[in-house]
Amino acid sequence: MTRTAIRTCPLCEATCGLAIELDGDRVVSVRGDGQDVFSAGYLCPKGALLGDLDADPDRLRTPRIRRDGDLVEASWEEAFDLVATRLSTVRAEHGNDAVAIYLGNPNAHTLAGQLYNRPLIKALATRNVHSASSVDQLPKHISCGLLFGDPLAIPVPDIDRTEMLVILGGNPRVSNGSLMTAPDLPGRLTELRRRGGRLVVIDPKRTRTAARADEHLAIRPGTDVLLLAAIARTVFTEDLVAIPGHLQDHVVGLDEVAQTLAPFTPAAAAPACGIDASTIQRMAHDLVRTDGACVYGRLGTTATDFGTTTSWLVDVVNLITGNLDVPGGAMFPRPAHHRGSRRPFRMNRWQSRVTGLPEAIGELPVAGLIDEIETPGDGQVRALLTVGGNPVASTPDSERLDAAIGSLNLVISVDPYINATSRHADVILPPPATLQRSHMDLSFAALSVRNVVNYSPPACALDPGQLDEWEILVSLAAIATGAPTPIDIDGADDVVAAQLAAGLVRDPAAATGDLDADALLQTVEHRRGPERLLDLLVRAGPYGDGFGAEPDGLTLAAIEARPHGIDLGPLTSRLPDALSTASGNIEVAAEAVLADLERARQRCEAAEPQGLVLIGRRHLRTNNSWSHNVAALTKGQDLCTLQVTPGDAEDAGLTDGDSVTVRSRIGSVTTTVEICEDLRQGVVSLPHGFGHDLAGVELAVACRGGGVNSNVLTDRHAVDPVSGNAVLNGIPVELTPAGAGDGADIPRIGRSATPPMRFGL
Ligand SMILES: Nc1nc2c(c(=O)[nH]1)N[C@H]1C(S)=C(S)[C@@H](COP(=O)(O)OP(=O)(O)OC[C@H]3O[C@@H](n4cnc5c(=O)[nH]c(N)nc54)[C@H](O)[C@@H]3O)O[C@H]1N2
Ligand SMILES: Nc1nc2c(c(=O)[nH]1)N[C@H]1C(S)=C(S)[C@@H](COP(=O)(O)OP(=O)(O)OC[C@H]3O[C@@H](n4cnc5c(=O)[nH]c(N)nc54)[C@H](O)[C@@H]3O)O[C@H]1N2
Ligand code: SF4
Ligand SMILES: [Mo]
Repeated sequence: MTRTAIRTCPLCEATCGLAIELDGDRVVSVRGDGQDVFSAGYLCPKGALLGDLDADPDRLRTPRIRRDGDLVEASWEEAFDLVATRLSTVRAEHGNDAVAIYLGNPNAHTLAGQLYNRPLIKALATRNVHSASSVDQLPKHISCGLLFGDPLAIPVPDIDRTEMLVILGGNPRVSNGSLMTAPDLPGRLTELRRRGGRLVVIDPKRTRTAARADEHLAIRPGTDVLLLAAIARTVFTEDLVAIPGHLQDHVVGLDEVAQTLAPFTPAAAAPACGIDASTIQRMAHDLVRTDGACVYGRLGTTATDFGTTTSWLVDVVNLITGNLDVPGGAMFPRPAHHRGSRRPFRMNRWQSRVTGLPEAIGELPVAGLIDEIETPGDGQVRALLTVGGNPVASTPDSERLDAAIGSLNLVISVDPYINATSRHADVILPPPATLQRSHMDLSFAALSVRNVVNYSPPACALDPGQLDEWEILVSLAAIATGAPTPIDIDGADDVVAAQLAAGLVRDPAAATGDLDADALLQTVEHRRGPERLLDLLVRAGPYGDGFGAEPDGLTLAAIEARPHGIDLGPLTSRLPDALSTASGNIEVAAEAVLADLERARQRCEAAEPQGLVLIGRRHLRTNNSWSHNVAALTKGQDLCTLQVTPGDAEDAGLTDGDSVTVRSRIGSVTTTVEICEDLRQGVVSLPHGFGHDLAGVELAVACRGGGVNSNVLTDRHAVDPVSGNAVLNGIPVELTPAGAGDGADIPRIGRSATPPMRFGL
């Protein structure tokens, strides 16, 4: 007898509903859930193979600890005892900052990551908190923090109603969307054009998304800042500024911005971007004239040299063309859970000890981690805890980071695999399979193109003695506060719930009425773990029952009763209420960004760069660094080729299928050439996340699959100076047929030229 479990796919930001047919705990089939209120049956190849991911024989089922050099199986008690002893030794000898933590991308996709990392970070009491954000979207958090006062208030395209969508540096037909949660983005983009809307894609490559757009502009990598500045300048100088009516009295600093943008004439930007001045002007006009238009920037804009300023310009252009916080434009979602009222955004409250990179959203840029490990002195990092992260694959100057991590006194990984990073671990604590965990999207509900809520209970039970991932994280938090092992998990969880309840009671925006924290906890006392926290957050949230005050309002039970999700309707205008700036207005004249525009101006005037630059790409059937072990996904194909245009290949003496050495200032890798007509001349492309075949890695399929680690080529000192986010696109490289001699000098990019911005100093 089989049964069907209805669940939200946890693999990417699209949050598709899945109907999973199970025989016992074995997955028989995965289909899109046709009744899902948001995804209506859509799924991609990764979702379809969720069962294969869970069944992967290399996925760890029990903890591993290092004994006599080898990672051997151990009981949970042994593993946590070892963590407790070794962690307290490092902290006693070197202080709390000697322990760094790195949180990877999957934390945004698990309830454990979303709800239990915060108490863990608090308990570790270290400044060395890093995450995949600083190789991804950190610039967007900062630009939104500066503009709207809240780094988590990120406007998203109102894609189902927009009449013109301009995508810069995003490929949603492959990535399925990011900072824009929308299942079936391919279908939504097709529908946009079917109803007469225009899709413009700005990307150095004619991607799948670009190929099906009305217009594709093959921009020179790293110059989106100039393009957007010239668009904004056109709007200002031609007197086309059209702030939406409800925001007219809520924008400060526009004159200063207009002044600063004055040098960015379309004619000045055009040669640098490789886009005609007349096209730039036309885009400005179209954005103003179209009723409901939206500019959207993704990884090709954030993981660049001007990440923050580009991200800021995206929203400034949306604002001045009349498209911010209006239907069809860029809008702010209203998720079902209480998100917390926020104090006005501040950053640079502390800096990386060695590189001086600024703190933002409580983290330091991971680009600084190597120097923190390598450089002796007070506060030197001596231990690393990774939670769902693979920094050796994902962050700059990988070879050097790999060696640095190898030199640490202690490495702990909460991870299901022994991969490039966790092979250095002294203790690995594996989470259960995804189907053994409950799921609800908090992060992505706040980035969703429609307000939707759904909850998935576990589809399969935990194995005997196995811990859920939240239990692992709460145990680590308890250990870090000095609790004795074995950890009283329920006791530690009570502390987390009590802290959340106390925070809700203090928060004027939370719908807690006259209840005190104890009373709130009583209403959810039948629950534990994430479910208790979720119930509190939903009941205190904007659609919540207010703990009884609004009997028809949402509770977790009400959401559980609707496995296909609850549609809370299209996005609605949320400003000025959702602003958290000190002035209560949109503050456009952020000092850090205006100063960075001067750097952009210089870039505009600089001579056209010579030589090749490297960008990244994603593949529909892979997920960053950790899905390559499922043979049914990669299908044995070599997905890690270097794509080169025919002209550039000829110049380098290369033909399709040749072995090529790619050299940057930092390192070199050797891979296979794939001739690709879709790239802009001068641009080559290599995906990230490969290069698994390293000593100690236990990924049988991925190790055989080949591929190289593209981050061997990226430079830890090349960062967006405002945010410290790593530059992962636009890396100067040279190609030589494999086996040929060393390349000539390769220019440096990024921060080496400009020191990081210091805020408030
Ligand atoms: N199948 C699949 N889906 C994924 C992932 C995956 O690994 N596989 N990863 C997930 C993650 S973690 C993320 S963050 C998202 C990313 O989601 P997206 O940003 O939509 O995906 P990318 O393919 O990285 O797209 C970046 C695009 O920027 C272009 N680009 C590079 N440099 C520049 C530049 O300077 N300017 C402009 N305008 N464009 C540039 C690249 O050619 C590329 O097409 O995808 C998510 N979804
Ligand atoms: N050159 C270059 N580098 C890039 C990018 C690029 O485009 N180009 N993209 C960047 C981006 S956008 C991102 S988000 C980062 C990603 O960087 P990371 O988050 O460091 O890398 P992932 O490959 O997502 O690795 C996730 C890790 O989590 C583990 N894992 C999977 N599921 C779970 C789970 O449920 N729980 C736990 N605890 N662990 C789990 C996996 O085994 C893996 O070790 O990479 C960045 N690096
Ligand atoms: S698009 Fe994303 S959420 Fe949907 S099935 Fe694929 S991986 Fe899962
Ligand atoms: Mo990402």
